[in-house]
Amino acid sequence: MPFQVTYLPRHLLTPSSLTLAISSMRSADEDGDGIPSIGEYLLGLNPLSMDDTHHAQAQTINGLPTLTLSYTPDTSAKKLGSIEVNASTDLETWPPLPPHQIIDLGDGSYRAQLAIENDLKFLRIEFSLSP
Ligand SMILES: [Ca+2]
Repeated sequence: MPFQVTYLPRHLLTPSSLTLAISSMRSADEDGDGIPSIGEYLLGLNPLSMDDTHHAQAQTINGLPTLTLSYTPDTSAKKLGSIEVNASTDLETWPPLPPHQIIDLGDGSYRAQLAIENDLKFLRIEFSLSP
């Protein structure tokens, strides 16, 4: 649903209330697919239509069990924000995935890949707008 303001008293428009409102809109997930609105924008998705293509998958690559996560940045939106893939083993800390583990597939798409080995590992995408 598009953001709409029908009436907002002037005394409620403070810098902190506007910052909070903008932050809430960026992190909103109208379609409930786990991708926030800012991510829908940077991936060129419809924020009102659930997307099920951006989930990590287990594959065997070069004989190793590997967790992969593929994504295609929207070329017109990527200059306005950034997409970063992070990895975790404990769901508490999420350092960026090293660049050599993000494969440029040559068609505008990327595949993040992380050898699973014996540890539990997780991938996620973080989105941010350029200042
Ligand atoms: Ca969404």
